[in-house]
Amino acid sequence: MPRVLLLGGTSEASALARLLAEAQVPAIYSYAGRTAAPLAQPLPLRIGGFGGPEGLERYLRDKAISHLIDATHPFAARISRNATQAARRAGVPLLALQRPEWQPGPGDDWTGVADIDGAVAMLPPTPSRIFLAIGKQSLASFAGLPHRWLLRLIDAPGEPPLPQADVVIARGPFTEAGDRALMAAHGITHLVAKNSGGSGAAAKLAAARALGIRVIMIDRPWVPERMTVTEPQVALDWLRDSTPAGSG
Ligand code: 3Y8
Ligand code: NAP
Repeated sequence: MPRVLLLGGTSEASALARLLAEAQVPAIYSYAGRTAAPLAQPLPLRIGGFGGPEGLERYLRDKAISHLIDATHPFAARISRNATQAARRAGVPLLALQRPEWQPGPGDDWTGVADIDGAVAMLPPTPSRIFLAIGKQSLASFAGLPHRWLLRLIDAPGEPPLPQADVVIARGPFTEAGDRALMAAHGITHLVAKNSGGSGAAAKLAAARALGIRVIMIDRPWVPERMTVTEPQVALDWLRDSTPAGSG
């Protein structure tokens, strides 16, 4: 019988957690502990870092984990690098479950940038109204600019993260109608987004297209090559195929 460690924090990880629970596969769902009250899961939870790649390797050995599935977000690059190293050193098979990148379509007005600093450099010189839909970890990079900000966060910040900012506390997945109303109400001129892919954050892109708003799209950070699938069911199939027969 396999024993799976599922590195979660995305819609795909939640979908796979449901499949694993339904199939009664022994699995542990792991959150970093970024948010005050993460979504409940149908699997036993562990919350918090492992203590770097060495800590994760130790966890794999101590808990006799037979398979590691990295279903973390494409921008969670550090945990993915750690998972690659820890799995290799512990001799545990690793699979990444990750959604494909978004591609611009007809009517989209996207400008691609390499990272957060590239997004800052791409903002207009004149005061504008910018929707930063990138969470809270990168907001400091936008300090000192003459714009008015719309920020969407999961947990209320202790103090205002930026001057001239309106803060919306909301947890995705979001809807096009909701994001369109939000962006129109704030007179948004530019949207900054991460190329997360998936459906949970795509609504704002459709809303920007409908409103003719320019999108500054941040490319994904580099992560090491590893076996990757895009569908939770395919991850379950991999698990079954890579579990020796007769091992329960
Ligand atoms: C803690 C678990 C599920 C998971 C849902 C997906 C969809 C909603 C869209 C916008 C974009 C953003 C942000 C976002 C989305 C899903 C998914 C996704 C983007 C939760 C979650 C955790 C986090 C961490 C959080 C980050 C932040 C990023 C907000 C739970 C809800 C902007 C990424 O306050 C903070 O410190 C938040 C930090 C990392 C990015 C950042 O740098 O600030 N996600 N998001 C996970 C953990 O502790 O391990 O709390 O329930 C998960 C989800 N967030 O099961 O349905 O799958 O992508 N999350 C981005 O994509 O740009 C919001 O507002 O339009
Ligand atoms: P990160 O920068 O790649 O990781 C930083 C450190 O956080 C890791 O080294 C690890 O600590 C810990 N960590 C990250 N994910 C973990 C997990 N699932 N379980 C246990 N520890 C974890 O990660 P991040 O960008 O801060 O993202 C944190 C979490 O939020 C991830 O679960 C990710 O899936 C989710 N998320 C992130 C984004 C985003 O935009 N970054 C969007 C949606 C969801 P140690 O080194 O101590 O092990």
